[in-house]
Amino acid sequence: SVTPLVPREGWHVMHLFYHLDHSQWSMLSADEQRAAKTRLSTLVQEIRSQEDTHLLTFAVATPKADVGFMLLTPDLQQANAWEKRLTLSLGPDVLSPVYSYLSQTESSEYTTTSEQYAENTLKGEKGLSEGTPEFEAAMKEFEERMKHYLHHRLYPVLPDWPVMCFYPMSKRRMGEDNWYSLTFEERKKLMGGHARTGRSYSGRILQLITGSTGFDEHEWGVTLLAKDTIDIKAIVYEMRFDEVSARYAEFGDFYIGMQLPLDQLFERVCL
Ligand code: 76R
Repeated sequence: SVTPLVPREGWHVMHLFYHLDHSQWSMLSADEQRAAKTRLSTLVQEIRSQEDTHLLTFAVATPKADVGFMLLTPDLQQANAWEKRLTLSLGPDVLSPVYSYLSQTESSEYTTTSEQYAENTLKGEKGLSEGTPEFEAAMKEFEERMKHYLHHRLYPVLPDWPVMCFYPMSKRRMGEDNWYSLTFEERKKLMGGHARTGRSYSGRILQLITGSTGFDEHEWGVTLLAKDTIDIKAIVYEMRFDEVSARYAEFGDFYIGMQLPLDQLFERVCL
């Protein structure tokens, strides 16, 4: 068997979008169609039963695509094998790939550190002194929250919220607006404004930023889950005003999917 390709930390992530060819599908007999749907359902179950592996299934809102999958798993060899089988599962040429994106979960270099939180928020904003019970309790709470957050970024478990928005993005490298020639302090300060906007959507938007430098056309994949489509529109709009996005962000195509269980997904795409 093949040696697994597992990163030192984090998981591989594939976003896969397909068109469904109804003329190919209609060439299958009723028995073949039933067998094809069973093949895909069994494969989805097999993938979901693996440790540290998640597979989300979507109906895509417009003819940009018909169905979408988001696969999160450590081993790229395994992810690649599953991707090929997913593509073929309904029969040759029934699903044709229209867009895909490869990335990895990652922690961010701009994450708020305990020292920053202690200095800026607790001593600065809240006026607490080090060593007092309030200060120690607030630090403990911060460290718990961050441990959870950092773990989530590398090893996410995504909720079954109905709306999924995916788009790739990069930071601009053009003339005066070159993100990569800013100092770390400048970038960190700009990212601080971004995080404040982001945190105001807590409970309404679940965001997963996955890195794709060297893997795909852009530098990150942005996956947003929501319960209400208006929150997707609102956060993406509001972030356009943050300097990091206003000045430095470049975006690829946007996909809106609806998370559906497989039987409802079959019905949705008229299989
Ligand atoms: O608090 C912290 O320390 C983490 C804060 C944080 C980081 C480091 C954060 C918070 N993000 C970070 C990194 Mn984000 N994010 C996006 C987009 O459309 C656009 O304009 C941008 C697309 C959205 C919608 C979003 C949402 N973020 C990043 C990075 C990596 C930068 C790098 O490493 O160089 C990108 C590309 C990016 C883009 N961000 C949040 C959100 C939300 C909702 C949050 C709050 C999360 C929470 O606290 O629950």
